[in-house]
Amino acid sequence: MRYQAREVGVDGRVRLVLEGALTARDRVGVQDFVLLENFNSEAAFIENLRRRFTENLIYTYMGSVLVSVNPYKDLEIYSPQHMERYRGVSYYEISPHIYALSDNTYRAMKTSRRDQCILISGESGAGKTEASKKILLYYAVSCPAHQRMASLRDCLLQSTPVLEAFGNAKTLRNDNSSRFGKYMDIQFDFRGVPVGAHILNYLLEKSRVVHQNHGERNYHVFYQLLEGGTEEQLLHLHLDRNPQKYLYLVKGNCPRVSSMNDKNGWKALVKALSVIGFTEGEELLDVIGSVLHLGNTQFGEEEDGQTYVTTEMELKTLTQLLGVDGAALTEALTHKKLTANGEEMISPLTFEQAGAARDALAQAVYGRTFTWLVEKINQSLALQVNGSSVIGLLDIYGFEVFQHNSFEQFCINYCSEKLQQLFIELTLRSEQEEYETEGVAWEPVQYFDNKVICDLIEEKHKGIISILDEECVRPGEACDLSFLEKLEDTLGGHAHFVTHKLANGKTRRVLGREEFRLLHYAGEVNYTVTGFLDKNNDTLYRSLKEVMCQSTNHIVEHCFRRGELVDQKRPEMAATQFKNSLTKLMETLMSKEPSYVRCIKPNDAKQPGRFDEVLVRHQVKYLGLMENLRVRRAGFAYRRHFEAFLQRYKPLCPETWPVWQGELAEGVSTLVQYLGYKPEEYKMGRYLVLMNTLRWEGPIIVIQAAWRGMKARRRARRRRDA
Ligand code: AD9
Ligand code: MG
Repeated sequence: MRYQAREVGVDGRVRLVLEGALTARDRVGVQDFVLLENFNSEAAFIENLRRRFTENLIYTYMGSVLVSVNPYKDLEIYSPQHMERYRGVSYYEISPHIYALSDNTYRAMKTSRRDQCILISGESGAGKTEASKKILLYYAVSCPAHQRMASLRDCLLQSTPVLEAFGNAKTLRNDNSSRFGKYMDIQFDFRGVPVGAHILNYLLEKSRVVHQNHGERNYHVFYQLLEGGTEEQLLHLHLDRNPQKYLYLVKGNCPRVSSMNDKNGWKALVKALSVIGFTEGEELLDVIGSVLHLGNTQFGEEEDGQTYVTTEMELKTLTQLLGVDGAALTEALTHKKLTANGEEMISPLTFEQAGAARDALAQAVYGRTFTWLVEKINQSLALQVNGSSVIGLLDIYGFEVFQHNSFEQFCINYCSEKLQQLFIELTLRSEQEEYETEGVAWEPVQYFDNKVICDLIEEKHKGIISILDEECVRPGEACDLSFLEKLEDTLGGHAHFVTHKLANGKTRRVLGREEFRLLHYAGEVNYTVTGFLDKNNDTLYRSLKEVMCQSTNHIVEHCFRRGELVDQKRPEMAATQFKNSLTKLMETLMSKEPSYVRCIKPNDAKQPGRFDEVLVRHQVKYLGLMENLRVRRAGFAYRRHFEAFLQRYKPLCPETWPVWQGELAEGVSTLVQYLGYKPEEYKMGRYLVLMNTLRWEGPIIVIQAAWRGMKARRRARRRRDA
């Protein structure tokens, strides 16, 4: 087959010349994996990625999927001029780019009037958040603006620094790791003008507020405030600039991160809050400060076992900042209320229980404030005129493995499984099933279906989440270890579940007695069950809630509603809530036309220029990229119903224009033959016409170019006539 290997770089220069110019192609690889001659070879695939990475060509297509490798350095390819270059240009006419994908999705939404979504996936640190920011920037800057809504654009862009300050933190995998999931719908009117947006947030990792592993940090906002806040602000909050003074900031022993400038981060946050129109700035500061003071609130134990607060000054500041009664807060931090036989009883907390209650309060205050922030941002982005279609943007935490993995990693990696499942469903399974439905001859491509792992986690009654929930409500002796035992009893022998117990009664040395291992699609992870029950229960003593409900700080008051105290029904537990929100998310995404960005992390050292082949190969494998390529290579990726296809393209052929009288399928055949399609380039199904988009100048490009040419001619004619 003859491929044209010319590639116009984002700088406008031609980088690849014609076929035969093998030296050029050898150097920078091919810009679309479907053009790889040895498309079955994983080694050729990785070599292509490596060559392009070395040349700073971080993007490569695989049909309509964009594969992106994190360069770990700033590249000069995201300027407004670059945006301009990609606007309205066909996918294959210019070097692959995140802007090309953004533009293509936008045009698909405008022409088909179908809602779109862009799914960004990849492991922690692979570049998902950076990709989502570039896409948002593209829409905010390059879409036509609504005169009445100039501020929408600014609010869209400024939502990022706010959410990152409060929802991102340094982990061992990523200095700016998203510790929450984000799905954003951008709404457009019928002309393609952005008219509103809405963000959904998913499970924030609250435990980070009170504890960080070695080498990790708490949320950025704490360090930003200490570094960038004014003297007056810090004086008012009774805070010292030194993060080492705050127990919630010292656990990871990592107050500074070389790649982060906390002072600038604070400036950006303050600016963003003012653009978005926050009027509760001072109260927000009080909440952030109160969390740090809570962390420094310590307890002592009397001889009779009574617990008391030893840090009176901290407590005084804390009550001021939270706007609550000091005596009531002290009481609620050291006692709990119990109701037995309709009577209320007060029972003292032990030293450990008081510490846990304090930490639970800090997590609740921070977590609920985060949700409140998202609500506030949503108010600033709310639809002001009628929207017509939507582009959804998903940037969620990536698969992660640490030395110690807990409930949080379990949720994050479960989410990653669900996304992979969606990708498989949409690109491998349904695409292949369609050939069967349409009666088109097809040699199926085999792939690993991770549904088995999703079921293991989420199946009713038998899945890990169900078992965890059951254990959380079991009266009596339920604890993290009894949960593990139940898992062993129910799931022992499952191909993707392992504990230290072997079937023959012996033990497996590599796993501890409080661990279980899941064989995820992306690799093995050992989870320590310690804390699973508490984190899933996610409860806060009623007496603490009562105190918070009376706060004079509007944010705190908004976050702790009185209704919560009277509601007798037990709220869903954390993992089930997460599972249900993910199920809803999957439904939302399934109802839209998807585009994909598959992000790859080139090395674990977060360094530019390093391409670790073993690491990349592992990702290529588990992301299912080779299988995806095989389906693409062999397949007919462009599909349209006869009617829609004929309706759109009939002006191109005199025999079908203006009205086609015969059968729809016959009309489509006439049209494609008139356009010079070869029989191997398209297939007629039962209801669909399927086209091969494999070749550089594939049929779809021809037809789209012809369509654009015709529209341009019509426009010129109208201008002449006028
Ligand atoms: V996590 O699942 O939230 O932990 P992400 O979101 O996949 O992860 P992120 O986008 O935060 O990773 O990228 C990690 C870091 O890589 C960034 O902070 C940048 O320093 C770097 N990066 C990623 N993509 C690019 C890029 N296109 N250009 C330059 C990049 N640097
Ligand atoms: Mg991220």
